[in-house]
Amino acid sequence: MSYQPLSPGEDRYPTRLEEPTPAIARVEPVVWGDESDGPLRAGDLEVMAAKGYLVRPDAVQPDRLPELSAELGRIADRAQAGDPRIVREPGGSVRSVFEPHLLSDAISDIVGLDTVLPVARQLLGGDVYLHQARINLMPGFTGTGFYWHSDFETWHAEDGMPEMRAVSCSIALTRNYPYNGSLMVMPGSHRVFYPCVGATPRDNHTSSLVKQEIGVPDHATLTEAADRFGIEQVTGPAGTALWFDCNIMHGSGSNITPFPRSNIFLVFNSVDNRLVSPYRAEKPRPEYLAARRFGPLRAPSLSA
Ligand code: 6CS
Ligand code: FE
Repeated sequence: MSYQPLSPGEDRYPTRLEEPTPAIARVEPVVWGDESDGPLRAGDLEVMAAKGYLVRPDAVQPDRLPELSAELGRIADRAQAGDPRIVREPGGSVRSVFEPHLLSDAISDIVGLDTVLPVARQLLGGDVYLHQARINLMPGFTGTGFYWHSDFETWHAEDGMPEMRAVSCSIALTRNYPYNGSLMVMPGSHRVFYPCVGATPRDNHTSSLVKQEIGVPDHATLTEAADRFGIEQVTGPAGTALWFDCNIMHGSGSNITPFPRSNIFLVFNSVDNRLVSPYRAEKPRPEYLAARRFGPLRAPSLSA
């Protein structure tokens, strides 16, 4: 379908409905810029457009990695009880920390790297801001995964993100093996929106960040999607960046190996796709989950 800008008040992707409804074909482009707009070559842009994800080795140079890993450990150790930006596993270990770039210069420096911000700008075709930033820590033995979901489904329903013009960059700080909870994606699924059944509970984020139950497709839908698209697993050494489209179906299993898995996760949104009122939630989520400071990022500083 050819792209038409959204009309005011239009909801292209109704979700959290009472009844199952058919899948909706994506309207927006996946890649908004071209080869002349940034560091990605035409072949990279084609992979991103076709599969909905792109792996870029050496996004962070090896000499920076020990300091970044140490910083993640410090942030987790300093986590204050009651800080809503810290999400814990049921057993108590830290699972995610939101807004780490506001807690650490070493982390905020990553946003402005030549391998990061210019790529986001190229993929989204111009100025971008950070919609969400987090670190995810999946310790050995006890780390639990993330069930299958499209990020856009949540960002649309709960944050009021109007269109599919956002991209995530996940930077591995430990090696991702096939067996330590690395990400699984359904390549090509980013072109299909799967409406989900079930209204958004009040303050859903207080439980969904540990275990997402609303905004996930049912088993029949996931079976059909997996048969159609297949499943690929993303592996690679520390320092690798995984770019993935906001609507790709993805998830991860638990980590019962001794090898921890941690990453820095940055979500860029186009400044032309700024948030409105949530489409399917009573009130917007807090800004540490869904920023409403829409000023464009300018390298190397994070200030708008
Ligand atoms: O809530 C968020 O913004 C993200 N986290 C989860 C567990 N699901 C939706 C989205 O990826
Ligand atoms: Fe996700």
